[in-house]
Amino acid sequence: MADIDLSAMDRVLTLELVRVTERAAVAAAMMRGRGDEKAADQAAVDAMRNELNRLSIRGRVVIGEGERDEAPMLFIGEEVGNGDGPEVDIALDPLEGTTICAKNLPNSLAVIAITHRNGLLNAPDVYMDKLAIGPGYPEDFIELDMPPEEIVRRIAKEKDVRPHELTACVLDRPRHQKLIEAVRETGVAIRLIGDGDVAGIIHTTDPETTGIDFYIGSGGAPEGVLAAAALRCMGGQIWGRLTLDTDEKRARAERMGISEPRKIYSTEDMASGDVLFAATGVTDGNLLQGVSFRRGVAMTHTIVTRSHTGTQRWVRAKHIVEDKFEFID
Ligand code: VTB
Repeated sequence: MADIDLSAMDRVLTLELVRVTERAAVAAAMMRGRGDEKAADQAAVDAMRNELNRLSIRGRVVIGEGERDEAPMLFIGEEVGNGDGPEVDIALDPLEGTTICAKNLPNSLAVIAITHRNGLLNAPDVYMDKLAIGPGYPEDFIELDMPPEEIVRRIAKEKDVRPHELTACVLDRPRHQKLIEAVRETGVAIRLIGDGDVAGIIHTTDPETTGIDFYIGSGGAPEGVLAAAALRCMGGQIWGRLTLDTDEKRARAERMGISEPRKIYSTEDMASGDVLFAATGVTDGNLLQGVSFRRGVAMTHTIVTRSHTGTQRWVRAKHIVEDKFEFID
């Protein structure tokens, strides 16, 4: 039912989404490399919200900047869009990788995903154990709880390569010390990233370009939902389990409708139905180039995709900055 609604609007909306992430990315990029995470994030949030409110949707933010009391804009539950059009649920991160943007390091993104009402997991802002792989593998041929050596053995077998020809992406955190040792023990190389595991997971969809075969480790749960939405469109599988290790977190999750605290969510559990996904590079990255500014022009690089067709559009756009964006002096 909801699918019908969405397919009626998707062709237009898919392209409209590009504007939303472009605008957020340009705003964030203006604050790139200035060491000010908050300012970069705020700029991206303002820009994304403005653009989102011009879309013909009755949107509800499911994955956003945080709970209402901690995020004044794009908070969970905020209604967005111009109030016309279909009812949709939205997962967004106007600046995924605020620290990498502030330091001007690779792979910060502006991202958004849209699907029908109740199509996204209402994930609390806790950690999530994640395992993700790109397209071309059998369904469920690996499991979140398998020892790393078994995961590696199965991926290597499916890919017909040896473990040392594979690369895993892992967030560089002390909590991953044992995991990193176990993965390295198998011969697999690790790309350690400082932040930005949405990009890290998206990178598994094109190992030839990015050099990443799979993603493993614990990161933010909201980022897990965004990554699942991306994989629904670009191919691949993700498994995730919330880390609900305190009574407070379990109670918070329960309030958000999560009744099975140890459940392992599949890609489809986190993002179902016809999903639309867009990401624009803020800083240069392995799949998307960042925003570049030159003589009053901003160039952006965006991928916009839709799960129903699997079409990927790579949009390179040239914006005349004076007309559209305010430059900071
Ligand atoms: C990751 C990363 C994000 O949060 O999800 C991470 O992708 C997890 O939290 O960019 P910790 O930093 O506490 O490990 C971010 O770094 C920020 O949202």
